[in-house]
Amino acid sequence: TSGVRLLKSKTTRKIFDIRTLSTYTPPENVQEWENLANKELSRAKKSVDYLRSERVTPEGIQIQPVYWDLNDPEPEMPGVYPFSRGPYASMYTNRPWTIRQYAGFSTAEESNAFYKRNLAAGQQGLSVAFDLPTHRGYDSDHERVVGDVGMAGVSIDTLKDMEILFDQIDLTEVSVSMTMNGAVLPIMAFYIQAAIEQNPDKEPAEVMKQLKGTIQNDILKEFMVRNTYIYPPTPSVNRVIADIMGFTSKWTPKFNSISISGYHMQEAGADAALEMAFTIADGLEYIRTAVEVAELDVDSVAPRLSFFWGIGMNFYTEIAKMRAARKLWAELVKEKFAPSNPKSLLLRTHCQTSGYSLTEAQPMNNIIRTTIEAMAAVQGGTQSLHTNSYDEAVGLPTDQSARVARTTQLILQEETGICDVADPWGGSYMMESLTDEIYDKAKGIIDDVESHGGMTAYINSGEAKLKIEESATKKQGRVDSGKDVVVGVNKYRLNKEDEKAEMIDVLQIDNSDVRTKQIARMNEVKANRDEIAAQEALLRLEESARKTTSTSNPDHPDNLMTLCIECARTRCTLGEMSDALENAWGRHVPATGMVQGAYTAAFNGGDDKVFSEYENILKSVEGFEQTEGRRPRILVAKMGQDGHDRGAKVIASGFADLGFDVDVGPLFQTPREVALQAIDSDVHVIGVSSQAAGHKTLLPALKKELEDLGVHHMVVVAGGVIPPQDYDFLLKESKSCGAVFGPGTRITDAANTVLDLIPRGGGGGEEPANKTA
Ligand code: MLC
Ligand code: 5AD
Repeated sequence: TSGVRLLKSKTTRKIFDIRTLSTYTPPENVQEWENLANKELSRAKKSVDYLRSERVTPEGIQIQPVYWDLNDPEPEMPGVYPFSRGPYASMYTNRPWTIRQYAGFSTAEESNAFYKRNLAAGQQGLSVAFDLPTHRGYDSDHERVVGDVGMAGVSIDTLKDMEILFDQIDLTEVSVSMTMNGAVLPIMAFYIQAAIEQNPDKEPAEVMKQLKGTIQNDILKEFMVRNTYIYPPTPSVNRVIADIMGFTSKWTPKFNSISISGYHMQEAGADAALEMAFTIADGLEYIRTAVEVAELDVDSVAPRLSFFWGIGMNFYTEIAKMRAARKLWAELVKEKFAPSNPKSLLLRTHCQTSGYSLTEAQPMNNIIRTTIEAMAAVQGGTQSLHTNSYDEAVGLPTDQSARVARTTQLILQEETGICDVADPWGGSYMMESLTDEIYDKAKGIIDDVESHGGMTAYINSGEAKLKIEESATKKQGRVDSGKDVVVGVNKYRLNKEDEKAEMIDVLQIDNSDVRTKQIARMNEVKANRDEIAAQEALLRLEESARKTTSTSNPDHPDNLMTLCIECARTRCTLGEMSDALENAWGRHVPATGMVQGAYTAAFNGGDDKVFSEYENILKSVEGFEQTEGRRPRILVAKMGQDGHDRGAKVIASGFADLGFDVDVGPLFQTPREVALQAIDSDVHVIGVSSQAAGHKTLLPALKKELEDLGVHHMVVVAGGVIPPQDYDFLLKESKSCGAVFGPGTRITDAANTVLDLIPRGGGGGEEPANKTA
């Protein structure tokens, strides 16, 4: 045999190292690791010795479950404080990460069928994507959600929908993650009540004890990015999150009460240090809420906080980020809250590969990008992983693209030997140094946030959102100026014909059909319920929401989670519960700000050709101003419940840097509201950003509103996640816009097209011909 062999001894186990031909007494950390690993492995009737003997390569080399520096008297080990090397001692040698694909679309029936197919094909845990009306607390019949029902996720209005979603899926067996933040109380209530009704022979308390999974419930990041909040920050944190933490700590002890998410910050443009720092700072804020507002013990809450990272294309950085984050979290929680349960210090995490890094052009290249990102996630030691589908940039996954994404993980787990070693990067000069550096950067940001009074205060100051937007605008500038390479987009581009040939099928959802079905089912549920019981439950919920004292104790009769379960039981709808809370707290209206100068900065010192294109646009804008008497003016608009505003913000900042007058509309507008604002501001162009599939309903609706208001000259352009299959519909059939900009469009190109489209001579001229970019 080769490698490290263990010799048994009574006191400490000595190790004979074949490489140095010497006997070696393992330091304490290593012994602690081995004890922990053996304990973890014992459930599977395995041991460290067994692993050492089992993993032999064809070359006859024994692969060790972990490696460390034999000359180090205190080597750091996985599963041992401060956990840079992993939260568990045995890591994937014992249990690989959970393959957990995020999915949901259309009706509960369709999503349920999709989940069952996926589980049968090797997926290990479920992860539910809800549609935007559900996120924002609206029932499917609400006037503000016409374009959104069933589009970006599954639509859930009532307990009945939740029961159908998990039909024939045993909720006491499968672990389920639910990405829900705004309407978190009704959704968690439907889930718990569905599980209880799935098990009529068991006591409710017994069923709840068995539920395992995760609710995202991370509202702080919604106020910075993602934007699916409903209520203002204070009740969202001090009432909703506090009561959920209290309730789950006692009644659903295996359920992770928050998935503290950096993913969306990275997607919105944050770099790795910013993502990690803000996320950890959010986590500290949640523990503070638990301890100070809800008066809960740190050890009843912290072990069930989990994390969620985005994993982009910077391979080494992402691994270093995950290693550094575990250490930073363990140290900060220890220092600030002095827990006694060691599990309170563990940073366990889910990861998702980056959607932003994927391209519409040559979509098969996305499989390669996703594989590399997935490798970073697992070499960084993730507990659970979603790999994106190659059609990400154009729409929701089809059965085929979902299979490729899932198979990517199965191949990593079962063909590569990647699972044989815990923290393979430990001890690498480069990786250890990078881990320290990103640790220091993030720590500096966290210290700054804490000195401002913690994350809630920092978010309220507007500073957090601006930092992320600035980072996003710089990134766009680096891509548009060619400094950051995206293969097939700003380098090695195919010609138009070849690009067309690579076009792929996308999942089409008929949202008016889904909406009709949802409304019919909801009305049926309402017609068959005990109306008095339902109204009483809603009233109690509203009364509790108006209270100024804490109801977070899990036994408090007015705990908001407890009251919502009663609402679910009496068949109240999601919209009714949300309204009851909104009556007490109101709806949050965010302020809109804009970054300046960050886009332009990226062009300085770059490629000459690119720089001169940029200068030409500045000149064209000046020329426009001279002939038209004012600068070209654009309203950047978001319609429907789609809160993904990275694209809108980056476009706004980029156009402003190029000399346009830019108005940024509020989120969540109806087509009529956008039309009125555009007329009011007398803009030349409306730029609609759409990331959530509502474009086929909302753009024609906008056109109709403009016409009804007597406006025929205004140019409308659209950008975002819009499949090329829909371009003809938007440009020709419905004539609802003059240009469509797909993902990967350079802002400079978009600006040129927009300038060409604006009719000259006072704005009242003829409609220009349609044009595709
Ligand atoms: C794990 N276990 C081990 C082990 N590894 N035991 C012994 N030895 C080992 N090596 C045990 C754990 O202790 C645990 O048991 C059990 O096995 C499961 O392991 P886990 O590590 O907890 O994995 P999992 O259940 O998958 O949980 C992972 C998680 C969780 C903690 C990160 O929060 C999670 O699943 N998150 C997913 C979040 C998600 O999917 N989000 C999607 C967002 S999409 P025990 O008994 O200790 O629990 C999104 C996009 C958008 O947000 O914007 O819409
Ligand atoms: N199904 C599958 N994946 C989804 N995503 C968002 N909604 C869904 C859905 N309904 C993924 C995409 C996106 C990220 C936020 O989550 O990858 O970029």
